[in-house]
Parts: sequence; structure tokens; C-alpha cells
Amino acid sequence: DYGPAAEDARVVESWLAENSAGFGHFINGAFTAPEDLFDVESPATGKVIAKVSQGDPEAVKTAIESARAAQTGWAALSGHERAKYLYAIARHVQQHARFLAVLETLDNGKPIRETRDIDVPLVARHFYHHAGWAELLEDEFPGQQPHGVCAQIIPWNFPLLMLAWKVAPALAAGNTVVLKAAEYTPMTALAFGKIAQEVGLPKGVLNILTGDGETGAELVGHSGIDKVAFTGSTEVGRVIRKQTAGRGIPLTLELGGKSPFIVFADADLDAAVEGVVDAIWFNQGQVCCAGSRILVAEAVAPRFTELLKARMQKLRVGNPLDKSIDMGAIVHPVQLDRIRDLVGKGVEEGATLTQGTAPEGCFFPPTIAEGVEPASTLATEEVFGPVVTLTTFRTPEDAVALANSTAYGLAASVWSENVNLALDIAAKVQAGVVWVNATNLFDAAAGFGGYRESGFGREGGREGMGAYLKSPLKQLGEPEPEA
Ligand code: TXE
Repeated sequence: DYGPAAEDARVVESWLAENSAGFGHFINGAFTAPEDLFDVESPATGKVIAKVSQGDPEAVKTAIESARAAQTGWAALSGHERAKYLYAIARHVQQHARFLAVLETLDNGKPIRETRDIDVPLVARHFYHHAGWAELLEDEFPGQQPHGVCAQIIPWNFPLLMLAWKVAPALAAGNTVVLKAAEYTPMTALAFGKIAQEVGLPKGVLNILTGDGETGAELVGHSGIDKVAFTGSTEVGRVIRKQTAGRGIPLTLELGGKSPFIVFADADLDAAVEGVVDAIWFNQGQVCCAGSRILVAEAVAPRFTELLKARMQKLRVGNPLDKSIDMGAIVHPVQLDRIRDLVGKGVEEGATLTQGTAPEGCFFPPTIAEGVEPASTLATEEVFGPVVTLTTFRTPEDAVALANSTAYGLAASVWSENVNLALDIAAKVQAGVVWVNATNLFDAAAGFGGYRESGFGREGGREGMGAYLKSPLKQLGEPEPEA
């Protein structure tokens, strides 16, 4: 029972049924014959929704060759000509918004309310915005050239949005792309291949592979690529860094985080509580910049904690296709086990938990962990689930020290009615993005990215465009400076 999404779900199901023999890759403007298939499951039900192909070295090679063959012609188009394709993609994403939202929710398990109101609109926005950059390229980046063929590897937490973040700037700048979708969530990337066909994107400009980390490693290791962009785990980020080091190819890495959420005594506590809901229970906490460490001023901690726990108990966890649901399924049983293990360790190390409720299956309840020591597992490791730690501080200096006691540096959120204090703290917290009285705000025009173990390079805005261009001042092939 899909409830209000039933009509859209039927369209998605008939598309999946038409392709029940399996999906191939999207290479050189066409879908290849399905081969070496693996199952894609909907985590909310455990049902297999599709079979997709495991990209082997031959598929990787063919995709890179097709991107190479298309690159000169694509780069030779005027920025205005490229912009027309990006505008068309944005419009087609909007036309297929309901289809894409349901497909994403089925595949990933995230609530339909999020895919419909956040993921898919942001995807369209990203292409509109980057169409604008293509138009302005000559004026804004005079004399700069695209890198060539970009290898892009994306994770499963925002499957279509991460595709948009990678593909839009690359194409706007005149690069061609071989993108590998995440193995848990390849479906909207394949649907995007259909959109590329609909808008008549020249063959080979965008190639989409499905497959697991082996396909990804093959792609990154191939000598035919000119740039790598990766979003995923810190562990794989390290491997890719080694793999590309010394080859002279620029790399952007967007890795994990353990972002602080700092609540001062003068904060609007009701607003801050809603902020926590967005920070850690949005997308089941599977967000690289999730506010997973609440640091709250001792003076208001009891009141804040009481409000937060009451709010948490109102969250509804369940069928993500039901639009009244606040939290859906965890993307995959492997990730569910990871979350359980980390929380289990936290409890062994002395944490006490307050939890909401969640149905049986691949679900995890919203969780608040108190009594978490600063050096312990839950305080330091990315859980990538709906689990937030709650720690108190006395002075602004303590808050900054706690906020910065992490190997990561992706995002932070500061809550105070005193703007001077908030801005002062924002400047002292080491993070790529700091939100004041807000959290998880994303915009195509704003650069996003981290420091230290969170990676380097920026996506979005001017910096994001710059990552897909070669400065005329630099030697050919010289790696991008690390931010
Ligand atoms: O990530 P992987 P996993 C973090 C989060 C999560 C943990 C594990 O903490 O719990 O990582 O998730 C491809 N060469 N994040 O195991 O493996 C893989 O196929 C090239 C944070 O799913 O990094 C997929 O497409 N590619 C993060 C992508 O990398 C390789 C989002 C990400 O998968 C590869 C996801 C290899 N050797 C997880 N191995 C964020 N920053 O938002 C795997 N891949």
C-alpha cells in the first residue's frame, strides 16, 4: 500500500516491470545489454525491485572511450549551447519529478516527503544554476579549459542529488563524464540516463555505470581519465588518494563528518530542537554533514533535553512512501548492522540511550546518547544513522574546543540569539560550512566541502566550477591545490 503515492508508484513499478530482465549501463547514449546482474532491494520491504549490471573492466573501458571520443566536440560547443542542454535536463527532471521521487524512495528508503520536496527540486536547481555557469564561462573563467574525461563516484545517501552535484558542473565546464552509481541505489542514475536521451545530450558526453567498489576502483585506476571526484567513506577516500597520487590528475574528495550542533543558553530552544530534527533525523541521519554531536550550554541543558526528547517521541518511522512519515528505512542491512555495532559500543563505553520507536526490519529508531565521553566511539566515529550525542559545555571556549575535537571538519551549526557571539564562534569552528540558527541548508550557489578527514575541494558555486577547469596559470596536469 503506497498510500498517497500510489499513482506515481504504479508508473515506477511498470517501468521496473518492463525492465525485469535487468538494466545495462548507459554508455555512448544507449543502454547496454544487461549482464552479470545483481539485485537491488528496497530496504523498507526487503523486496528486489530490479537487477542491474556489475560493471566489469570492459564496460569501464568502453565508457571511458566513449567519453573521450565525445569530449572535444562537447568542449568546442559554446557555453550557451551547453547551457541549453543543462536547462533541458533541469526541465525534464521537473517533468519527471514524481517518478524520480518515488523511484528514489523505493530504492533508498528515504521518506517521499524528502525526495519530493528536497532531493528532486535540488537536482533541478543544480542543473539550472550550472546552465547559468555554462553561459558565463568565458566571462567568469577566461582562458580556462575543461580537464577532459571526469571519473565520478557517488554514494547512496542522496543518489540523484549527488549525481547532479557531480555531473552539472563537469558538463557545464566542457568535460565529459563517466559516473559510477552506488551499488545500493543505482536506479535514479539509470532513469537519469533516460533523461539524457530525451534531451538529446550528445552521445558519450555522459556515461553511467552500475556496479560495486570493484567497478569504482577500475574506473579510478584507468589511465584514460583526467579528473576524479569522489563522495563516500573516508576509508575509500584514502585509497583513491593513493591511487591518484603521482598521476597528476586533480581530485576532489567529499568524505565523512562528525558535525557539532552548538546550542548557547540564549538560543531559541524550540527552534534549536527543530534544528536537531533536521540535523540528525533527516534522511535517517545518513548525511555527511549531519549534526551528530549536540553541544548544549549547561544552563539550559535540562530544559533543552526535555524538549528534544518529547519532540523525538513524536517522530513517525515507517513506510517511506507514506507522506506522513518522518523517517524511513536505513539504506541497507549492512548499514543497519554498522549503526547497531557503533551504538552497542557506545553503550559498553557508558552511554545511556533514549530512543523513539521503529518498526521491525531495516529501520533504526531516532536515538539520543548521553554520558558520552569525548574520546569514546560515539563521540568520534561517524555513525551515519539517526543517532545524536548530547554533551554540555560551560563557556564559549569549551564549546569551540569540544566542537573542534574531531578528525573531521565538514559542517557545524551554531544556535544563539546573539549574532555577534554566533559569528565569533562560527569563525572559530573548523568546518567547511557553518550554519547560524539553521542546519543542512544546501544551495547550488554555495561551495560545500570539508577540511581534514572530511576531504578537500568544494562542490557548488564558483569554487565548484573551478574544480572542473584548468587554470591557464598552472602546468598542464598539475593537481588542484588541496583546500
Ligand atoms: O561507503 P563507500 P559505504 C560513510 C558512512 C558510511 C560508511 C560506509 O560513514 O557508514 O561511509 O559506507 C564506491 N574505489 N559514507 O561502504 O564504500 C562504492 O561503490 C572506487 C559517508 O557505502 O565509500 C560507492 O559508489 N570506488 C558518505 C561509493 O564508493 C569505490 C556517503 C561510496 O561507498 C571503492 C557514503 C574503491 N576502492 C558513506 N570502494 C558521505 N560523505 O556522504 C567503494 N567504492
